[in-house]
Amino acid sequence: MMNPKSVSKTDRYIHDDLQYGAHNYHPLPVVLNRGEGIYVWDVEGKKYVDFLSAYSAVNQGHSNPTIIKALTGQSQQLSLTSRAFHNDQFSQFAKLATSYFSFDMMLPMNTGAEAVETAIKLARKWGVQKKGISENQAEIVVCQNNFHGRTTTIVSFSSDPVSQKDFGPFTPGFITIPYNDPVALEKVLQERPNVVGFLVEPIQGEAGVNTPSDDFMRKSQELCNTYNVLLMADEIQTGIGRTGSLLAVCGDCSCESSCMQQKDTYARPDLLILGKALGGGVYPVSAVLADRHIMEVIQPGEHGSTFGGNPVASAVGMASLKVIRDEKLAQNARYLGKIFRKHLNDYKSQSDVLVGVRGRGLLNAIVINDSEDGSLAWDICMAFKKKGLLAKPTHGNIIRFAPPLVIDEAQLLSCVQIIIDTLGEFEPS
Ligand code: IF1
Repeated sequence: MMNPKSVSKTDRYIHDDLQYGAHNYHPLPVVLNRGEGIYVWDVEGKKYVDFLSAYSAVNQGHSNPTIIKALTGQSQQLSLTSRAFHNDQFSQFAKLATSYFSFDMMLPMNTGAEAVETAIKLARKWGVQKKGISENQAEIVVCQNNFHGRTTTIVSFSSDPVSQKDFGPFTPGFITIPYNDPVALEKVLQERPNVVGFLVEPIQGEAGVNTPSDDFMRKSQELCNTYNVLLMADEIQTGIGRTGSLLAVCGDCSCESSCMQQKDTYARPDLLILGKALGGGVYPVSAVLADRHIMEVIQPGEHGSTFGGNPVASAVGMASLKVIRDEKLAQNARYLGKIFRKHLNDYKSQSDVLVGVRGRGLLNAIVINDSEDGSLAWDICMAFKKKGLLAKPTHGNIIRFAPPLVIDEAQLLSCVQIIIDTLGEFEPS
């Protein structure tokens, strides 16, 4: 038993979390109870800059006023109808999102994993109905070190043993190739006529912000076109401004409208999978976007969700997209990302601890000079926390940096200073 007088509030909350909550995460020992913009506060009143943004779900900043207004306003008006009836918000959300991303139609869900599942079902049905393959024969190509969610089908094609172990039996029909390898993609498409889709992250988040060659997505699109296979882009983490353009598949194109200009680094997926920041960090909102000739393969009764496209989700989704455009957050991410990586690369050239800097826009990671099962990155994150910056290691020696996109240049530079000062404390003397 803990003596309630001798322990901090933080310790008591963590004690109850460990006692009553399932242990499916290993959080940093901080208990938060308030957020605003780029900042969060813990229960002791200490203020931090949030350099994780709930894994890129809080691109628009904590409690963004425009998004909160949509959330509270709509929840007082009408919160849930199911799709058994029309509501006046979903239609407007679908209209806005399809013009925003230049697709014909949108299918709404709630979580990222559900949107990925939706894309898988769409691709399989499209394969049977439009490509003419036999039932139960559809194959989907995926990449090594992918992360697409936690459902049983999605973990079936994970290459991370921790995500997969003991959760079988697994769903068949997935073929794994190396990431960033168009030659391997072409080979598998040549050899396997039952492939219906290529499911890919334009930058692999969980794999440690693994950024491919600039033309990888474009080449993937060309191969998918050649072999009549759907390019399925999982932009759940990379999309909606995070990587310095509206979508990571927009590549070098910095306009705010998914403009479809065919620049060298641009690709247009057949299925665009969105989540996280589509809900502005306040509500689970996910979706798959596609053109009519693909989306029409799913007919009434064949797929759905009680909460997908509900009025609150739709109002929040519209506000979340408007904020990205009105506050020019993709441009901000592009501009500040370059400054961030430049400062860290300068530091790296004289550091023994920092051995890698990578990323695009404000989705970045640093590699710490330690083994994957080492504890140095964890200790560094604990030191960041002491100095008022929250970040979390991934894969042992990689630290991900993804602040809310509302961060300004002065704030970013002061965070760079915290990061460099902290790393300095870990340099061998
Ligand atoms: C966890 C990572 C981030 C995603 C991509 C689908 C989903 C995710 C590209 C599923 C989710 C999350 C989930 C969270 C940790 C996190 C994560 F480290 F695992 F990879 F962001 F970097 N596609 N990513 O990144 O979306 O169903 O969760 O809404 O599971 O621990 P979801």
